[in-house]
Amino acid sequence: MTSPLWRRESFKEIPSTNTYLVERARAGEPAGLVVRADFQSAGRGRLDRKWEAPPRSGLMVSILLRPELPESARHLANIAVALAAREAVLILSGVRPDLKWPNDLLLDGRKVGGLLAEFVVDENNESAIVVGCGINLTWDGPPEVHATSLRTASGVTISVENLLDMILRSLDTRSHDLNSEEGRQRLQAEYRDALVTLGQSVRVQTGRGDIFGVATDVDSDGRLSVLDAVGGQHLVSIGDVVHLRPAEAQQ
Ligand code: BT5
Repeated sequence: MTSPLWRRESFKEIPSTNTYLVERARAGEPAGLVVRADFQSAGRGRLDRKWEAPPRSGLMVSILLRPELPESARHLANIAVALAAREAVLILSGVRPDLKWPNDLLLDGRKVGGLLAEFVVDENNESAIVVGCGINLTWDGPPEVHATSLRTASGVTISVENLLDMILRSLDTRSHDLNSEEGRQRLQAEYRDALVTLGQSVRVQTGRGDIFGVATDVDSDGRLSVLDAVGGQHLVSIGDVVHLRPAEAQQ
């Protein structure tokens, strides 16, 4: 049984569960509302990109959180949901997704899911975070993307409902952890462990050009440290990471 922390709404079709829940959050909706849709006609990724998925081919859900945490730790709301999704997938399918900085779930190096967190200040001047999560269950993603589905990667077909139940169960303690320094350190440690980006040769695409180097750490503000070939240290807050194969890294 799912804990009473969560209240659910479900749509057959909606433009975007995140857009809808951001509106509800602005109007003062309390924490714990979970909105799922079979199909999104305008599903969103970060930086105005799209999240695409045929009807019921995957989980598309948004979760409203109102954690009490410092501004610099806000990214942990996204991470709490990513870690809950990772654990839920492992329990239900036997395969464990890696996390890729900043917000992807990978199986076999391919994108199986993504997260989109949006910060909201509501009409009572209280803050909220809407975390959206898309996970491919039976569709392997847009053909031009290096993506996969849970069915392809694990051979197991999971229902949308079972996956959401398990994610919310896994999120019970993690959402609580957001509210204390000790809990946040636990999340950070679990995040580091799950983050396959660390130790890899990467190309980081930022608004100010590409950085090539080795990803060495992620700090408590969620910034990725990248050490370049001439020993320069870069701290990246916003960007996209490409994991490079060894031959590409030497170029
Ligand atoms: C993300 O953005 O990965 C965040 C995705 C969040 C989707 C959820 S679904 C429920 C909630 N409501 C919403 O409207 N959104 C959230 P980003 O890192 O920017 O990645 C977007 C890119 O992933 C696109 O530009 C495509 O290249 C790729 N992509 C799109 N659909 C995909 C899919 N089904 N599987 C794998 N990759 C996909």
